[in-house]
Amino acid sequence: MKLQQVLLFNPRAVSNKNYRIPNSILQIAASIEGIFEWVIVDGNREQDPWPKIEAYLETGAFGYFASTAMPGPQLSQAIPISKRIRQTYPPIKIIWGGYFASNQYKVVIDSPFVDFVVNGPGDHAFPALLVALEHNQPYEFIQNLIYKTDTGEIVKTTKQTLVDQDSLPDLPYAKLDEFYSIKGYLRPTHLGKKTIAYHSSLGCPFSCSFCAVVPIYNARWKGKSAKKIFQEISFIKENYGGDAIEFHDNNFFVSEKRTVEFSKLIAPYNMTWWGEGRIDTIDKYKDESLQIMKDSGCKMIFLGAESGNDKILENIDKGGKQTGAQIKAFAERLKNVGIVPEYSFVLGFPGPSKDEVMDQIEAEIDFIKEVKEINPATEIIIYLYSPVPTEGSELYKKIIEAGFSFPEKLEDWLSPSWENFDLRKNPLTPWLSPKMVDRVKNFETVINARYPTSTDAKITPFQRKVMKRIAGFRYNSGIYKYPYELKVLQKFWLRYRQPEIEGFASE
Ligand code: B12
Ligand code: SF4
Repeated sequence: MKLQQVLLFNPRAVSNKNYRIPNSILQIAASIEGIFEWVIVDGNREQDPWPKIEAYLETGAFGYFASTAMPGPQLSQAIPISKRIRQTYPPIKIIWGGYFASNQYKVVIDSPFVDFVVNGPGDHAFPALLVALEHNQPYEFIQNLIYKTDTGEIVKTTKQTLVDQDSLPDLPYAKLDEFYSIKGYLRPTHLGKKTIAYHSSLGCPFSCSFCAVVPIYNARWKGKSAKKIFQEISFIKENYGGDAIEFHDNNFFVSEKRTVEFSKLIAPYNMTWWGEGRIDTIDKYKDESLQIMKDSGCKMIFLGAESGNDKILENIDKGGKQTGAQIKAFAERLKNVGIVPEYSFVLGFPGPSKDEVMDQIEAEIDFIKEVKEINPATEIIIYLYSPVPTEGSELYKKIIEAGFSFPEKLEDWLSPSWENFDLRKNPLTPWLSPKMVDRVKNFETVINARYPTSTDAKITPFQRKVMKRIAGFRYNSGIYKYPYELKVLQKFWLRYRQPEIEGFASE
């Protein structure tokens, strides 16, 4: 009997050409390679993906539509397209996976157009589910699944322990290249002309209470070996090109040994690289290791500084080890090695009173200025705190008590206000007043002009000078209100990194 085919969908995530190799859906493709025939439709590479999807489904050969879903703009394709498939091709089974599907599973599985959610890693769950459905066998014992019973009960099966990442099948780059050229995915960024997006580990060993990784991985992490990472990157480089690497891991730097081994392997390749890590973890690295990383091409590290306040760091379960003093000292340490720290701060956590929330915002602004003083090259990324459903955590209890709630219907996530929530532009949190949001946004405008980013090679020295001078007065005096003159200059001159909109390392 010929098995039904699988249509894998990566909904559009970027509005420009800053798309990356769609690693989520590619890893899922690898899990069924050689068992099921599959095709891939990448919303980032299509004006409108529907005609292509329709053409595939019209053949009658497909039994499954599988979409990945992050919060935010991906939903604006994932939701209407899944709905349209249900209406036009009712027998097709619709399966969602990825961070949004796993974290917001109730609203997803309650919708009439998603049949299964793969909860966390799909490397085993996805092929096992398809095989069960094809052969009309029970799927109730497959781990990492969420589904609804005939009586409407939502069932979450047990979680599988993370598998050895080196044992996973290689990603099917050559086959992806038949659908969309891999060279087209290697984008110019501040790291290089052709940046490879690579994901080398799943999960994270920590459990920060504001983080969306925690409900899925429960403080578990498994990484590929340095050798395996090097092999796969060399394969891409040799076959499709590439002079820089963007590591998409939640926490690339968990193992000092792995990082150093990889750095030594990649050093002769003259590639620039970037990854995300934790200050307290990397601060334990030896000076020698930091130097090896730097010499191998590590240009910048994205680090969740989150807050300068030790009490807040403790409250958000930032491992209990990171402190304000350490954040500052580490900025200095990286300055001495020559690696740029990219610090992200989360402002606007709930507090006992409006005044205290505002005072804390002011304290964070002062702290950020101190960090800039210590290491002016530090890139600062400011987020407004957006709740994630880490049920059971103290922080989650606090936000629910403070009157916050998530949408009850999947399509409600398509409203502009929830899209802005996803993009962390407007957190919709009742404890933040418009005045507080303005204060944060205006400070962001001023600091971005006072310290024009080093990641935008297109700003001329003259433009930098003008912006710095105009912003200098506001920065020093703390008068950030109505920074219209800076907004105008930034509109024309500055392409500040906005990971919340466009990704990590923009052109
Ligand atoms: C690359 C990436 C992007 C790219 C998207 C590129 C693209 N697809 O074209 C860009 C930069 C655009 C992006 C943007 C955003 N992102 Co993003 N992104 C990532 C990142 C770093 C890697 C994703 C990836 O490729 N993973 C590799 C694969 C192998 O892992 P995986 O996705 O977990 O896949 C496994 C399982 O989840 C599952 N699975 C996944 N999909 C599917 C689908 C099916 C059908 C099945 C069965 C299983 C399955 O199986 C896979 C293999 O085991 C993740 C963090 C991370 N490390 O995963 C954040 C992440 C997903 N992003 C996140 C967010 C919030 C965003 C933004 C909404 C906001 C922001 N500030 O970053 C924006 C949205 C902006 C926009 N315009 O859409 C959050 C989601 C958090 C949450 N609340 O759920 C994450 C987790 C980062 C974080 N730690 O906060 N992002
Ligand atoms: S260290 Fe980073 S990825 Fe890990 S739980 Fe904390 S915020 Fe999330």
